[in-house]
Amino acid sequence: MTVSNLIDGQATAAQIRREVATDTEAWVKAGNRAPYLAVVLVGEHPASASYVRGKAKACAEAGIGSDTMRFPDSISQDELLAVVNKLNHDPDVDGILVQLPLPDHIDEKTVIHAIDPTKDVDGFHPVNAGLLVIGDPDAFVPATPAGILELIRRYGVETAGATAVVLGRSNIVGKPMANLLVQKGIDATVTVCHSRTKDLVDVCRRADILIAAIGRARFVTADMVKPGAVVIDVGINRVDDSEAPKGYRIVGDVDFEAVQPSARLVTPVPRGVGPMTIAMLLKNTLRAARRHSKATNQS
Ligand code: L34
Repeated sequence: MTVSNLIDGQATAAQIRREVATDTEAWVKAGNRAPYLAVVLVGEHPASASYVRGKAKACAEAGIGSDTMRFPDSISQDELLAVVNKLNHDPDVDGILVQLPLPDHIDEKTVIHAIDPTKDVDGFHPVNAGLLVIGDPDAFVPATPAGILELIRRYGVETAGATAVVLGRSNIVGKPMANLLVQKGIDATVTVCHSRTKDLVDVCRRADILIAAIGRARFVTADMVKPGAVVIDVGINRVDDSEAPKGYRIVGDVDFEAVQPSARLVTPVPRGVGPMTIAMLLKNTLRAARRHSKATNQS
């Protein structure tokens, strides 16, 4: 057996996807219709197209219905809002996901706010963001931070009392990650770092759990990591590589080769956090279906 300090996000995601498939099968056998996710993709962003394909395939394999609605870059904000509104009112739709980023002429905030919070399986709507902060179990938790927490748990990492440092304060990763880690029952002591943080190296070096989500290739170097720390790399950065078949390579926010030897556990990029984002989306979609069925039966 090879001993490794690698966190295998791909394998863990596959395991979760099998679990969701089993739960979905039981749900349908009990007489419910299959969960259904509507995915909205605007424009030709190559990475977005690839992530959305991954989501559709994962849904199909788990027994979750899904449809990807594709629109040209030229769609107006009002047209997109009309699409969202229609999905909000469609009783056969459990989850709605509008893949980001959107073209510049569309205000992402306006579109996210238009999604019915009970169908917001991305957890980006302010109602869900607020529920997460309060610690309400009804919150849809954004898939990337939820996936990171799942990796941390399944690899037996102690969070209670641990010093966690989150690099990056985005609404879709950094902030929800910090809010999750500080929840009762998880009980980490959390610091969020950003471009104005003083003594960044020293702050990072105190972390038992270091989560890098800043979107800068190989930003986290060996001197920023305490020996024995758990390092989670959320970054997906394209760097030019004339030897790679596509002319570029994907690297994370962590200088993996430099950090890996002294870390207790570390996620690779690719096959680390990325696949977990897709697996947790399926979990959220099944949850949305259960909630809708309950709401319908009560009314
Ligand atoms: N609305 N927009 C919305 N929801 C999301 O949850 C996302 N995100 C992020 C971008 N925009 C979004 C994703 O789906 C990032 N993201 C995502 C999903 C899947 C993967 C990466 C990011 C993934 O599967 N990554 C693989 C392959 C990486 C590659 O080769 O490009 C990995 O192994 O990391």
